[in-house]
Amino acid sequence: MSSIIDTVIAHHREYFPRSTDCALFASPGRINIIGEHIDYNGGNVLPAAIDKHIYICISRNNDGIIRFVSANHKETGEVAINNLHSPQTKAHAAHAWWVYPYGACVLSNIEFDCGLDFSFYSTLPVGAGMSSSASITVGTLYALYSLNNITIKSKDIALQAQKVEWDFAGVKCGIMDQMAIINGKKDNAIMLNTQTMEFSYIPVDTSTVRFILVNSGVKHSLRESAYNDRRHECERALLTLKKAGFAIQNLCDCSVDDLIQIQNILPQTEYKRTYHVIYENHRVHQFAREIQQYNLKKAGELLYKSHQSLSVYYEVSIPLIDEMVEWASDIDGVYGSRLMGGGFGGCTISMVALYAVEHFTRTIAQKFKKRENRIPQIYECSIEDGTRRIE
Ligand code: GAF
Repeated sequence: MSSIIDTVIAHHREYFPRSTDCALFASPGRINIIGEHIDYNGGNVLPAAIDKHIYICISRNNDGIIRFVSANHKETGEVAINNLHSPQTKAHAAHAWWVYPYGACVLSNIEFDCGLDFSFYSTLPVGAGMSSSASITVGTLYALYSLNNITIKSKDIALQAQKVEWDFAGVKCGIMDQMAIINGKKDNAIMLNTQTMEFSYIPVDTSTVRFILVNSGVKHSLRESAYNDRRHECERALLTLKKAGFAIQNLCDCSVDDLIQIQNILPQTEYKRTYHVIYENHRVHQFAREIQQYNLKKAGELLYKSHQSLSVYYEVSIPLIDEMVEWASDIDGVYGSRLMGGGFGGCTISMVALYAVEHFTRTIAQKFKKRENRIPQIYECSIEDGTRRIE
């Protein structure tokens, strides 16, 4: 840990040589084991915070300016405190990487009495579906409250971070990523009810099973993807079902048995989305039961089913990812595999027996190289604590 701390502080000093004291925070990325595209439909999801982080270093300045620099982006951002809330500043930030920490500064509603220099250093890949945007936003909010000695519930940080995505980046995301990142706990997945925001921890035995991400390298950007379209399709389906007499608040209030009736009510596209949503929610509960009883094989089968549904019914997969899941299913020691996150690229997540990790990694890399003529990034993830101050 100390070497990464030294690196991050050195990076901060390089940009801000006048800085004296700096506070350092680590905000993780997340995996989602199962429960995809149901966190905006009132479903249950099972994410976990991981060992890839965005490090946030902050020092005060006397210039009345908030600055954002990143080791991963050339462009830097700066905003005078007096202009923080101006529509022009918001419009200027809208397409920059620093829109997230900027949005966090605005929505925190903190009255800044001096300028701040922020530097970010990431070991979390951007655009791979591991929630780098939620990580930087949650991390910035957490840091701001911590530095100003403000006590705030983790749920409220998550909701504010979600609002940054909605209002500043234009992505109508759910609440899963933010809740996973702020509430992460070592060696535990989070069983989150996205309707009530209540959650419980489910231990994951990492001495027998590992979660491995393989990055398709196809840029996943929620801002440019059809993510918002899928959300609208679900909203339309919900409205139609309510009009037809269903006493529901969310699509996930429907049960698998309701689908027979639903098929006669919804147009085909809305029906397909609803079919995925209802079954995926059902699978999350099944998965949680199986994993807690160490039925890894049965749990893994649910991951394959989830993928099938994301590909056929929710239509958020791409041919390369479908193939990656198929390759995984042929490898001995792989319990399950599926597309993870918003879709249209990004990573697959595979649940692999500890003894098979090396074989899995080698085999997938070979098959990927043959198809794509490049080596994929592969990440073996451990499950870690959520956003925290480290110095
Ligand atoms: C993205 C979103 F940000 C989440 O809220 C969630 O909807 C996910 O895609 C799909 O499950 O990560």
